[in-house]
Amino acid sequence: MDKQYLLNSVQMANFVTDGMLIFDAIVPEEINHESMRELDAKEIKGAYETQGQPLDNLWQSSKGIGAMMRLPQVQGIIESLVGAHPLYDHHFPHTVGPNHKSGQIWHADNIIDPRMAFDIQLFYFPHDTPREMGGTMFLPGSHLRRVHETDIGRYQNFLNQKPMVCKAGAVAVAHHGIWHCAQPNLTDQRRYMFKLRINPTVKQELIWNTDDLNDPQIPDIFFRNHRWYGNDDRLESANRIKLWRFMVGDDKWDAHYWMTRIENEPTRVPVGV
Ligand SMILES: O=C(O)CCC(=O)C(=O)O
Ligand SMILES: [Fe+2]
Repeated sequence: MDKQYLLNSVQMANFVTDGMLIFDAIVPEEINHESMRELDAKEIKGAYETQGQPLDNLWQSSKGIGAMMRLPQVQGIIESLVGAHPLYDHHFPHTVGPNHKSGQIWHADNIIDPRMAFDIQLFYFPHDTPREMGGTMFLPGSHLRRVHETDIGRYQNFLNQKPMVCKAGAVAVAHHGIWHCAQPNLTDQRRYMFKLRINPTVKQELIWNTDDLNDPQIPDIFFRNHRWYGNDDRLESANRIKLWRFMVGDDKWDAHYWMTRIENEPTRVPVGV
């Protein structure tokens, strides 16, 4: 993989903090059109039999969804987060009909899953998605609060929730724990969103472009406050530092001394006592 397509360390730190990254209009128009045609024609197969198979084996002759997945930028995103040659988990083509006034309830796409290793989900938007068309609503910073699917369904709106409002060809990539929900579609056109879940086959350690690994803004990124968790922001920062330690392969890595302080339990007996 050419380094220019891999994510850098600052982007990876943002992924660790927000649980997601958005790439606007990275898929060209002809692939967007072909993807929608393939989805309409139900040509994009993938089923229980293909779960856990190499992702590279899927949709090899597809000039829409397959071509989107093989774009160097998309391959670079995938490889940076889950490594080369990951596994296909499942996909789902979501369409929301015109004038559909209800949305999904808030949920995460899993049962409680406390792994440090993580899956990613690509959310691909093949056409312009203005707010009234109801792109997926995401909650940045929610992925490390591991919940059981619709446990969070009683909530309506959160401070700093992020609706996916985008130009055609946008891709959002999210940690498997992200809280999200489809929004109503108040336009008279059908809304498409293609979701694809991918599993790593390698340790997710330093697999991105690490040239900027010591960028001084990285520690501060872990202290971003999304505000919806009230007074718990410091606990979230600690969770992010733990995930970053896993990803850089250094269990002593710290940001502003936060973990070092609470891990300091000296065992040395003072001399002369
Ligand atoms: O249709 C959407 O925007 C979201 C669908 C969804 O929750 C999912 O794909 O997991
Ligand atoms: Fe979902």
